[in-house]
Amino acid sequence: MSDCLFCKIIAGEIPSTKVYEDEQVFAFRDIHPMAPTHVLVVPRTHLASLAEAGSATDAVLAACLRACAKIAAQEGLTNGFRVVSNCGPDACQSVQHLHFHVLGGKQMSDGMA
Ligand code: DGP
Repeated sequence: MSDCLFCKIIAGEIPSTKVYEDEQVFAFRDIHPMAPTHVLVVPRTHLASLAEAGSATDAVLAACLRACAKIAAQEGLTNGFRVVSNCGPDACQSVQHLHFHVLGGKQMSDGMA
């Protein structure tokens, strides 16, 4: 999508700090980190959010989750990590390209919402 921020980051049109990439996935550091490690995992194919998962291939969805685990290991998050995907206005999704936040490196609160 030509007007999508994360599509532009994937294409290298907007700079980012890359952490991981493979055929299906691109991952980079969040510009406003909420934890010592805060990485965004995004599929290369544009999907607005997890609500559109039915339109994505199993391979793409699986690659996103595998990438989260690989990044957590790469970042040394041996004591645990959290994966979040905000979906829609109630969840405060601000970028309309499916992404998974990988957060870790500190003790997080036990509140989910
Ligand atoms: P969400 O609120 O779940 O849609 O998360 C979007 C995240 O994207 C938010 O944590 C900030 C991050 N973000 C927004 N613009 C940029 C950018 O230009 N570069 C990077 N690296 N992250 C961005």
